[in-house]
Amino acid sequence: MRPKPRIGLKLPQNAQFRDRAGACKLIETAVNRGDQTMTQRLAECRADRTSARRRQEVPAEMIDAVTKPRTKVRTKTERPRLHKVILINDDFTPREFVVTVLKAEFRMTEDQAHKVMITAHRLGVCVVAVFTKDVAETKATRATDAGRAKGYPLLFTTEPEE
Ligand code: TYC
Repeated sequence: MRPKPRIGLKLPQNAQFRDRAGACKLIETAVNRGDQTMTQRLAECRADRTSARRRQEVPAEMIDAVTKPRTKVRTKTERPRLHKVILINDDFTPREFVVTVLKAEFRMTEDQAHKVMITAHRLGVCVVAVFTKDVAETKATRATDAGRAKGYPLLFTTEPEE
């Protein structure tokens, strides 16, 4: 097999190159192909590249300092504060009506509603349930309004849970 004919590459002595890496490669090719006049330029070009790289060198610990965020992101999500709905006793609202309202507005069974009603009747107040603020207020208002519609002083209030 005949050796491939080499295509000579001759660069002008004062050739200017746009980028250092490309320039080095081109000069190297020229030298490899026998252009002795470029030997010195190649040495200079390589020295130039090395010092350019050194100038940009950053110590490892500095890279860390730049890329790592300095503040921690808080991922904790606070639960909304719950509010109690409280049933207040009075001397006029019929027991059975109180039970009916508790069942309708707070989805209680007859048994649960009766226990809550009797607790309020005996102690003066009873916690019915806990909800987010909005839900607690809406339910307390609706339940109170149900009594008012019948002319009873039935009262449900709300307060934030400790
Ligand atoms: N005390 C009322 C009665 O004897 C019944 C009642 C119970 C009313 C609880 C309100 O929150 C209440 N008829």
